[in-house]
Amino acid sequence: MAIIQFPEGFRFGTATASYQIEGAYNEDGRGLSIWDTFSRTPGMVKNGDNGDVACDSYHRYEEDIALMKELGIQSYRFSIAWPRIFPNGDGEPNEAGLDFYHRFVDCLLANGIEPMCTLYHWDLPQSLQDRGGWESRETIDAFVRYAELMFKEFGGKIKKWMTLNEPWCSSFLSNYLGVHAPGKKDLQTAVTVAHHLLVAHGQAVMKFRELGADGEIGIAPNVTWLDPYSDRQEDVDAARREVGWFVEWFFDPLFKGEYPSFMTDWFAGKGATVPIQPGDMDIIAQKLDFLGINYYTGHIGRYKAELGTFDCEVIDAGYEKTDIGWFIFPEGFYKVLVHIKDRYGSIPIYITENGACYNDEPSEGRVRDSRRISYIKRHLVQLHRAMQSGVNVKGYLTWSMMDNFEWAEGYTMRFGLIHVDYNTLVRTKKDSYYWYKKVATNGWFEN
Ligand code: GCO
Repeated sequence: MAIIQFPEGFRFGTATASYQIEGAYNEDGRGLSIWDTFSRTPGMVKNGDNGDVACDSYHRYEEDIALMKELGIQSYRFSIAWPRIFPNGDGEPNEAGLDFYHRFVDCLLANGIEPMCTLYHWDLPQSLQDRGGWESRETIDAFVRYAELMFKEFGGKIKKWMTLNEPWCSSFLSNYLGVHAPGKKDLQTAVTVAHHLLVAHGQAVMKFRELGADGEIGIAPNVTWLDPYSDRQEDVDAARREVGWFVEWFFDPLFKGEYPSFMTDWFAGKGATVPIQPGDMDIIAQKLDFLGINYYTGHIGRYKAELGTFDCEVIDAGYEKTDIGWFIFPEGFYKVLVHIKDRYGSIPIYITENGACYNDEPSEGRVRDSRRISYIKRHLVQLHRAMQSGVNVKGYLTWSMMDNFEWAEGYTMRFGLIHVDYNTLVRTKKDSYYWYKKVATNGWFEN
């Protein structure tokens, strides 16, 4: 048994996102988002599920915050639903939407929990999508107006901001792989969207500085790690590109003000180029106060030409999988964090998401999710190891506070520390909740 001790001031928390938990999709003037549309498109979400009700957190946030307080967490990451604030994406703000987030943030603060706010966790107002969505630079302007209003409204209350959640997902997964809203399948579209998201991020950071806002701002990209299957050059290159697609494609512009040439050359070979306008790269490369990192999985990758643009085949090396089918690779967490430090320097990092899908159900009032405890433990051990290697980590937020709408998987995949019964909306604390409570309260655990 070893004691894994986190330093004084290290913050533990949990994370969620608006569309996944709030419900109340048509209340108090909320407009529709691309996820309302997508989830109503037959075949896009398992069982035809949608976020109309979700966990009903819009109405039950006091109960949820009481559960957070009891959990002993210091920080809670949530996202604001843009269509509650600007039902049409732009135009006049909706007072009732603003009121809701004021009540919600006030309640967090009254309970001693620090709000960490994501501005964009994928619920783009449908009205903006109808005008071209992230393919159009108009959406960048709308995003910056929305961000500015949020900084002004919540200045002094919210001190940690993330512009974007997982831009890889809202560009490539949504516009090249077609798995998330708006469900397109075109590489050039995805590359354009990724670039516009980064420009929107940069402009929002500039606005934050210009306003002299009190607090810190960052971004929360998702990363992965692949070890090459062999030292054959094709395997090494394919694994390198797969990591580059998640990490360098976004991080090089953010930290170096340029796209990585090993990736731009690759995309150019597939007919896709980045629509860079003069000044864009300087806008993107704004200094950040912190970097959010989301990590779930990694694996071994082998070159396979037949796969096409992304020619890295996932090899089953016998790693365990979570119930969503993702390999458990805690060592990859360590490796990607060290890679990021080596390539981009020692920026303060918050792990803004890490967690596991296990679909254990309650029995006799208990949810015995020991596999989730083991997953989190193993990742915290690797995180601690990365910190010993000089990675500057300030906090860890597990995904998720409670089971919720898991995008294209609907309600079939559960990531929460708290079980939600989607018929009754009853919350049940899982074994992992009680375990995490000790970690969050003590700042250490026994391994
Ligand atoms: C994300 C996601 C979460 C998912 C989680 C599990 O940021 O990836 O935002 O919304 O639910 O990652 O897939």
